[in-house]
Amino acid sequence: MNKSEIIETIAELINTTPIYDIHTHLFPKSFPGFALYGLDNLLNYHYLIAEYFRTFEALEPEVFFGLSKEARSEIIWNELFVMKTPLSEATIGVIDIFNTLGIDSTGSYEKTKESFKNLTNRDDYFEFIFKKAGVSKVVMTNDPLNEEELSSWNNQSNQMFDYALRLDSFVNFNGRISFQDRPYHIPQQTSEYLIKCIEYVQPRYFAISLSHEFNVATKEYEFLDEVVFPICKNKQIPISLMIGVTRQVNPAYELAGDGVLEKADVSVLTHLCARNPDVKFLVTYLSRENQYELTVLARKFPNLMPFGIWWFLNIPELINEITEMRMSLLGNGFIPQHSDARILEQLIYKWGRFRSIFTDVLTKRYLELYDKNVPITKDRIQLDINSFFQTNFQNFIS
Ligand code: FIX
Ligand code: ZN
Repeated sequence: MNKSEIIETIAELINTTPIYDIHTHLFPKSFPGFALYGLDNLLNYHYLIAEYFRTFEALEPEVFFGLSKEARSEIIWNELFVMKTPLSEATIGVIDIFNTLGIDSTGSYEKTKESFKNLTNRDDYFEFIFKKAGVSKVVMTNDPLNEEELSSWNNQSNQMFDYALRLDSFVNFNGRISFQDRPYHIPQQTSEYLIKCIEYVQPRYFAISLSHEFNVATKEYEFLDEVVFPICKNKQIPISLMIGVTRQVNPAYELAGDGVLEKADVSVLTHLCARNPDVKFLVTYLSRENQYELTVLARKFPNLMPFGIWWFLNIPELINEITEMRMSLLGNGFIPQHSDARILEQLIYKWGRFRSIFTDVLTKRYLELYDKNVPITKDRIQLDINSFFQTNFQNFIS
């Protein structure tokens, strides 16, 4: 292919190759109370709430959170989209959603809400949004200790949602939980309970988020080493480590109160990968500085797969920086992104914005190869994009 064919083909294939989204907080409609979509949920996204609290007229958090979801949504709309210009990643993301769905973003809250409602009423709304976002399937974040969520678990495979067992709540848990009316006292029977969960919903992986202080002396390490890694080994199930978050930096902000205070010590990950060669680690860090060390470490351990550009890092400037660095050090051997979507329609902007940056990064790289007389074919480009969007994850965990 010549240069313009290469440029066209990359853009076309990136926009048409479906994505397997390996980490989200989304749920299907069969999880009532957990499946979030529509305007009021979009505008109550904790990223927007944190930005609202920075406006000079913002209500006190306890007053704001005491309002109805609709009242909070109207305030967010007026403060961040009408009174102010939507300049941030999270506000521009909402505009992207409106434009993709053909919703007028210049109107009042009431008018906007009306046009959104007509859309969300369609029976195939979830399929419609997945298609608009170019996403084939997402992985949920399932909490095996959340009784309310458990009541929606079912072992019928859903063609759009896979399970992942999130273990954060096990670290501090020592209560009792019934699972299908079989009471298991945690922690003595944690392993047995987790194995029952695996057999019931076939999760793609275990997951846990960890602070930057995570090390071998922490209770998180003890739980992972004693309970989780043995199950990972004999059940062949990977574990996703999301490292570097400090929960509730500002508790008054609720979900918007988490932050990143400093980089983590990557040596504990080195220790984990070396000590557990049979365990597969999917890892992402929250500190920008840790990205470089994670990428270099992935060159040392085949059981370590870097993934995603997490949370506050998920802004165009850093998506570009991190993706370029990973490609230079790992070729196509990494999982470039996850959406972390909490509300269904966010799949549209989280992936839309990533796809456009990824197109630039990949095009630059292929044109460089073209100049070096490396033959570029459409099949080869498709193979590479498939690996970034689907098969690196499937092959790594299989
Ligand atoms: O730990 C996590 O899964 C984080 O992604 C969430 O806690 C966080 O609220 C989020 O959604 C960030 O994008
Ligand atoms: Zn998340």
